[in-house]
Amino acid sequence: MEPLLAYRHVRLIRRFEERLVGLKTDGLILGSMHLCNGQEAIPVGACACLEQRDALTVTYRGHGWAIARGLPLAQLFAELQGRASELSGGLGGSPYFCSARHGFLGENSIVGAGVPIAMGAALASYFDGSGSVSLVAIGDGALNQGAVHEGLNMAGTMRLPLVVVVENNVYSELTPVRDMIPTATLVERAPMYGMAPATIDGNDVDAVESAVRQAVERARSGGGPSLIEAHTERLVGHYDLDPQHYRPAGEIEDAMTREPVGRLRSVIGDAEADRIDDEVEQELDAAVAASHNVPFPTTESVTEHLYA
Ligand SMILES: Cc1ncc(C[n+]2csc(CCOP(=O)(O)OP(=O)(O)O)c2C)c(N)n1
Repeated sequence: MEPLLAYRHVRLIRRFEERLVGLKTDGLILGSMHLCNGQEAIPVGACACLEQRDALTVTYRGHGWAIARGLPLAQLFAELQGRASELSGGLGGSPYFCSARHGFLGENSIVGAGVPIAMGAALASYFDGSGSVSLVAIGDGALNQGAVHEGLNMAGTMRLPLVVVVENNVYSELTPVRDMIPTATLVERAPMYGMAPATIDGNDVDAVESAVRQAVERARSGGGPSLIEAHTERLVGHYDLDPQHYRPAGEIEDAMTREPVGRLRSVIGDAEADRIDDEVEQELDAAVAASHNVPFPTTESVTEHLYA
């Protein structure tokens, strides 16, 4: 991806989430949030490979994916404030962004639950011959979920058009990945599922884009599913109130030398980066202001979408 564009996208996601911290302090956002601060290059590189007809399913750490998929910023801010947005009507909030119009099957707060959903979208494509690809992002911890195993096994057996991107940010909540799996890597499970493996630097937009493009082309041409292990680091806690006592001293400072925003800034230079920063702030100002015009849901609507 052209570096100025890549910088713009990762910077927009970073600043979008930093704004949320301020909105929460002002009492406009309630509840906890799982931020993708540090992981922005993965959604930016991956979404560049998707077409409108493709399906995307992600985790509760999905703000970056929603932005990279093109969901409107004002609607995202509104949803976060519990306003009746065009997304989940204010009933989902931070971990349940969803927009069928954008082929965004949604975030999901249940660890690993995105895989069977994404596998279902891939199965639909297999039967209807639409040529659409289903991409799902999961965390490293999610790879140990039973439903994930079942979804990957079925996708591999039926050679479904599924691309699984594992955002390996070292931790599953507070537990390091090395304490959770008996193998040296996550990706070495891929051949057992009949999936094509790839390991990439998830902080490098180009590396992400290149690996995902290959996987998407493979899936679209009937070559079957892929499993991509993207190495990254979160620069913040598991959720926004996490005191991070489990992290060794100096770990975040070290990770700061590899994170995507600074990395791309050094490629494009401070002058261009500052200019883009200003544009991003203006875009976010306008989106926050517009979000305040979105009404709150009514009490009458509270039981809509409930089935029992
Ligand atoms: C089925 C299920 N089990 C447990 C939890 C509690 N939980 C929330 S996040 C999380 C850790 C997931 O780690 P990982 O998949 O690596 O994703 P990350 O948070 O690092 O992005 C756990 C265990 C949950 N939400 N769903």
